[in-house]
Amino acid sequence: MTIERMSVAEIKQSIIEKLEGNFGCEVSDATQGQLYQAIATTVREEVLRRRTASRGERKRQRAKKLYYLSAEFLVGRAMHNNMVSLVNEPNYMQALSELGVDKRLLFEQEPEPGLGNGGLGRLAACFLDSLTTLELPAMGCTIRYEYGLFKQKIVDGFQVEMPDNWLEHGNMWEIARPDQAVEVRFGGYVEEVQDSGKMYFRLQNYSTILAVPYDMPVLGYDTNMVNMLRTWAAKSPKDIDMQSFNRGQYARAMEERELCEIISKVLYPGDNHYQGKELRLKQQYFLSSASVQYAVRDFEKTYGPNWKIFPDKVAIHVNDTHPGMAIPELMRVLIDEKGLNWEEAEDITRRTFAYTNHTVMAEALEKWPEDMVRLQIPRIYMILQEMNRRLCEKLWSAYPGQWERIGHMAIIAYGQVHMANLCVSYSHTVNGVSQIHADILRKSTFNDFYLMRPNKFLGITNGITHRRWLIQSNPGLSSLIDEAIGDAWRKDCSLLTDIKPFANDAAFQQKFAAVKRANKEYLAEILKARQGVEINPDTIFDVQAKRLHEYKRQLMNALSILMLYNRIVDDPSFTCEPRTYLFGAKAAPGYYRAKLIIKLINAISQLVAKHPRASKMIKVVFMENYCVSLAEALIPAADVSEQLSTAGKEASGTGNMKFMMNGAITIGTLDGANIEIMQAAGRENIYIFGLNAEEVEQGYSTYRSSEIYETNPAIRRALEQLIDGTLCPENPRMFQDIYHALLFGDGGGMADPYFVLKDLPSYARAQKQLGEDYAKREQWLSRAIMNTATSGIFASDRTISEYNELIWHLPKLKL
Ligand code: 26W
Repeated sequence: MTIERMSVAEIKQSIIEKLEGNFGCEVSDATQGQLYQAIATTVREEVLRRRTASRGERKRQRAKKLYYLSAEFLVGRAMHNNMVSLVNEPNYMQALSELGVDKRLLFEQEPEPGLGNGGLGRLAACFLDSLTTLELPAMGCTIRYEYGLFKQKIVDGFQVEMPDNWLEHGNMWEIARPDQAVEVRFGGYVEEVQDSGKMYFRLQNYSTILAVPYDMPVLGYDTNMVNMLRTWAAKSPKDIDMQSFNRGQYARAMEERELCEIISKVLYPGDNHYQGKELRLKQQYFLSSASVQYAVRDFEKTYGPNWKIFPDKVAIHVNDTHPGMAIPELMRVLIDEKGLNWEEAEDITRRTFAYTNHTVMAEALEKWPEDMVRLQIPRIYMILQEMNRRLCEKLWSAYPGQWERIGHMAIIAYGQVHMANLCVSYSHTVNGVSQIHADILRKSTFNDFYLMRPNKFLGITNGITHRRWLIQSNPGLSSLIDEAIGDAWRKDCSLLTDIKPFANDAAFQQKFAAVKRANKEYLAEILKARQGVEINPDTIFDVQAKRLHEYKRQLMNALSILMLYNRIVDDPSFTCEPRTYLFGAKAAPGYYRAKLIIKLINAISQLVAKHPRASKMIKVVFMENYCVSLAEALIPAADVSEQLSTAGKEASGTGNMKFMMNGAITIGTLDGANIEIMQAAGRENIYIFGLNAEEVEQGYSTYRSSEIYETNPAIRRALEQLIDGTLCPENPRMFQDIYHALLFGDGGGMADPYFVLKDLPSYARAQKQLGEDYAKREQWLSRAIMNTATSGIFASDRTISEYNELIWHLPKLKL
């Protein structure tokens, strides 16, 4: 069915020819960069042969197509992943070995596209992988940020941000499509034109920016299907302003070009904290407009101006509110360019769009100043006003006289455009990303909308692609699973349950432990090479890796380590299972407290390292520059997965799923997908601690962190150490801000709003239990295996099947 895979001999031949033809060299004298080029080109050819074979099928079958719009796609490196998807990894590995190529050095040659911050972006990437594997026609749409998320360095314990110029040496995995460029218009004013009794709107005096697509092919596992990730680059329509140029105003001519192209220059590094930045609004409209214009154009090519069937042939998904301007943009195109009336356009638009919410943190909900929207996208602003007028009319009949409620639900209110209200009211479906998250959306965030249209709201639990996160990143465990139950799980991840009977099988346990051990050694090698630290694979690898946020509570982990350190120092006879605490986290550059928490973790690391006895039992490592490729080495090596968010705050989490699949045991709160992990794995195979979401809700009015400070000496002592010079002798005041936030609150807010001190005792107890349980080897291994065995429902293939059944209704292509 699928195209012939390249044999070992063919792969070797191709690599040798490419080295000769492109660089005039042989394997033995090629640089790592040349080897990468030659090998990546070979893989790319195999990828594009599949693209050619399936090309045009969607149009021939007149199949519905999904546009998945997302400001972020955190795809990670492509070459190794493509070898896996081609189901030809063994041949490539064999060929590379025979040619004497160092695989790690080779893979590290590939720049990692850092086109995302964290969970939302990585989810989008996993979704594309599953969509393609399930042979569903789809296109991901995003911005081709010239600079991805900053690279993190740790200097003297502090985070330092460095630019990520990932395109500097070109991108092997993209295909430029200047033939499909579209124009996006900003600024100007709207003119009303009467023509034979009809009113039209025309944008005047606007400036045009060209959106040029670059497509990255996305393979499915063991299929000829190839979907595209379309990344839009902003280009000036006139290469340079010739008039200024001819007048000798070179600098000015170049300046104008720069001003256009700045739109796709850099990814905003904020995650869960919205700021009303004009350039960000322009990015969002740029992505929305380019993608919608392309979707409309592509539809019209196949079906003609048959707009009534548009929603039967096109689904548009907005990944959080960032691409939400796609909604009024489709209205604009249908009304202004295609001549439909408002009612027709509105009906089509509503049946086309669906929206996923990814956070309930109030500070993450996007609201744009009305004036900014009016100035930057005046026609869209007019459409938003009309949408808002009609929405408020309906709300008025549902909730007569309830002005406050209506203001809360309006698209435009109190001088702001409220993106979530736009997306909820103009989508046919709204979903949360775990069951508890969906419940919170229904009961709280969007309750007023939910009461009017309860069926609109769904909960579809996130998932991860087991191709990248198990098959590619943990080959040892993957072959062990093959050995035990055959390899059908590679296509159907739910079959992982077949390894349940092996959980108590001594021989299987031994092999499972050996794989984990090897993965720990590999991680140790990587960390040694990356930042010169040594870690001991004979210790527990306890990992918290995710963006740095107060609600994720890296601080609670850090304080608990400090308390453990104090016990060791106080009691010469104290012993515990040796542990390595590994942290990976980037903080938004403007998030002062998050950056201070990074410094605190590094200060604790140093404190522990200086103590002769403590340093034998614990080691704290802050891993620089946590990113997809580091995660690929880290997650398979973890024994313990830290999922500590304040209950009710983490919409789902997806790292938690990756760790579980790789046999780490979770210690976590009843939050997000942790709840479903507990249900799948069994209560005995996870460590749950702390308040639940309801208790947190109630706690807002009653909780006093100072009471814990006063009654718990161990906590009190750790807090005092933040300000007494223990941690930072050269500046005892270093961590004052953290101390203050925990005990007094800031900006008039409550003290310790994330319940760090409240949950700390229960967390410390769970940690102690975990340490003791780790020593009971067979039992621990059996529970770790049970985690892998029950992780199948967290495959993104399952998630995408649910989206498709409940929201998109795409046909599987016949290939
Ligand atoms: C405007 C600033 C901004 C940027 C990004 C606000 C909000 C975001 C994202 C929605 C934050 C995010 O990544 N949310 C995460 O989404 C994951 C995928 O659904 C979930 O697993 C995480 O729990 C959630 O924090």
